[in-house]
This record gives sequence, C-alpha cells and structure tokens, in this order.
Amino acid sequence: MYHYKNILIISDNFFLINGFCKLVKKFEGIAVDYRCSAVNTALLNNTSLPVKISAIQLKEEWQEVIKNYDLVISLHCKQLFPGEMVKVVKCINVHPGYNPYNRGWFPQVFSILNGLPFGATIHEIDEQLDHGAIIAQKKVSGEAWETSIDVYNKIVQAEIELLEEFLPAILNNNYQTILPTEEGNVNLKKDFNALCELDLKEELTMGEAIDRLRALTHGEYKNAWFRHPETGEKIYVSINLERGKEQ
Ligand code: 0FX
Repeated sequence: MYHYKNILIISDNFFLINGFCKLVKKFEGIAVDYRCSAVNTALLNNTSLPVKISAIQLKEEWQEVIKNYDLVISLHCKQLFPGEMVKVVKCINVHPGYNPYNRGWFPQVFSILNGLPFGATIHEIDEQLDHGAIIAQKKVSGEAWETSIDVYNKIVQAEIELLEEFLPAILNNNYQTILPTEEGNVNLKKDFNALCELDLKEELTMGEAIDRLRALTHGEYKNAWFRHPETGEKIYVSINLERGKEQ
C-alpha cells in the first residue's frame, strides 16, 4: 500500500499523460484522475489516450481538489497552482528545465541563448514559479546543431525517465529533497514573445544570430518574425541546421 492513494494529475501535455498512464499501471491500490485546462480542446476531445480527461479551473476549483486528493502532480499544467492549495495538499511539478535555471516558460529556448543548463526537474511546488525543493533532476545536452525541438524532445524523455525512477518514492512519500543553492532566473511568456520579434537593425555576431534562430525554431511553430521594410508584411523565420561530414 502506498502513502498517497488519491492522486490528481493536471497536465496540458499529451506525451506526458500517455507516459504517466503507462508507468502508473504498475502501482496497485491507488486511484488516479486526469484533468487539463478548459481551453485544451485537443486533450479534452482526444480518443487515443487510455484515460478520460476532464477540465479543471484551479482558481475556482482548488477547494474541491484539497477535499478529494492527497497528492497532485503537474505534468506541464498551464495553470498556476493557488498558494492556498499548495499549502495544504502535497503538490509536485514535473518541469522541462534544470532548476533553478530558466524557471518558467519554455526553458530550453532560453538555455540555448544564455548557456545555462538544459534538463528536467521534479520538485515540490511552493508559492513561487518552478521553485520548491528538488526531488530529482537530470541534465540533457544541447548541441550547436540542435534547435529548440531537438533539445525539447530529449527533455520530455528525461522527464519520463525521472518519473520511472522516482514515482515509487514519491507515492510512498519517502524521497529526499535538496534546496536549490540559488534563486536562478525566471522567464515569462512575454519574454518569449519579445524574442520572437526580430529587429532587422539589431547588431549581433553571426553566432548570436544563429543561436537566436536555433532557440526559436521548433517544428511547425511560427515563432521568429520580422516586418518587411517596405510592405510591412510579417515574415516568419526558422533555421535549418545539418552537420557536415568532413571529407
Ligand atoms: O507542455 P509544454 O512543453 O510546457 C510549457 C512550458 O515550457 C513549461 O515551462 C511550463 N511549466 C508548462 C506548463 O508549459 O508546452 P507546449 O507544448 O506549449 O510547448 C512545448 C515547446 O514547444 C516549448 O518548449 C517551445 C515550443 N513552442 C510552443 C509554442 C506554444 C514554440 O516554439 N512556440 C509556441 O508558440
């Protein structure tokens, strides 16, 4: 029997919910419910996950959460956990960054730019963003030929590996924690949006320009853009990198 028996997963990320469902099958005697944001129609209407996902608005429903669950796990939940909730029920976050570096929005994008470590962290949630005591973390590499999506794919894989290793201890409430040695730094959605707007007159080295585009190239997402100097039309930019074979 595990210490925690009624678990709520709040997530806006298909890959992580799918991975968690596979892992949790091994654990008997626990009940798990899954919720996502009300705006996440892709998850709410999905037919390929093995579990049903319903919507939750944490701001309005956190009191229900503390009544019904003894452990809440965020797998990239896009809502802030209310302070009142995290004080009374154990809340744990699986975060796609190496805390305390580049806490907040899209950590790997900012790590490509500022050279801080890439990775994944499982931590207890406190009242600050991606901030609480660290249960487990794993670094991943970011190479000069990789864009945001290449690093991100390694990070979500690292998140699943950390869950695989630490979920039993988390469910038994017998894990160790370490406190981050510094506050680190936080990036918000508005910081990402500001990066996306390219100023054609900005002076950068070629290396800085390539890094900016690597950081903003993520599959089909239209991130970086500039305005055509004459027509004012918005032009989107991404970068293609390929390692050459030495002759
Ligand atoms: O699920 P997730 O990977 O996680 C995000 C944040 O990165 C994370 O810090 C936060 N804790 C969590 C709640 O939300 O989000 P996503 O699927 O929207 O984005 C995945 C990656 O895709 C992101 O790291 C960068 C890229 N992306 C995403 C969007 C929406 C872009 O490059 N452009 C975009 O417009």
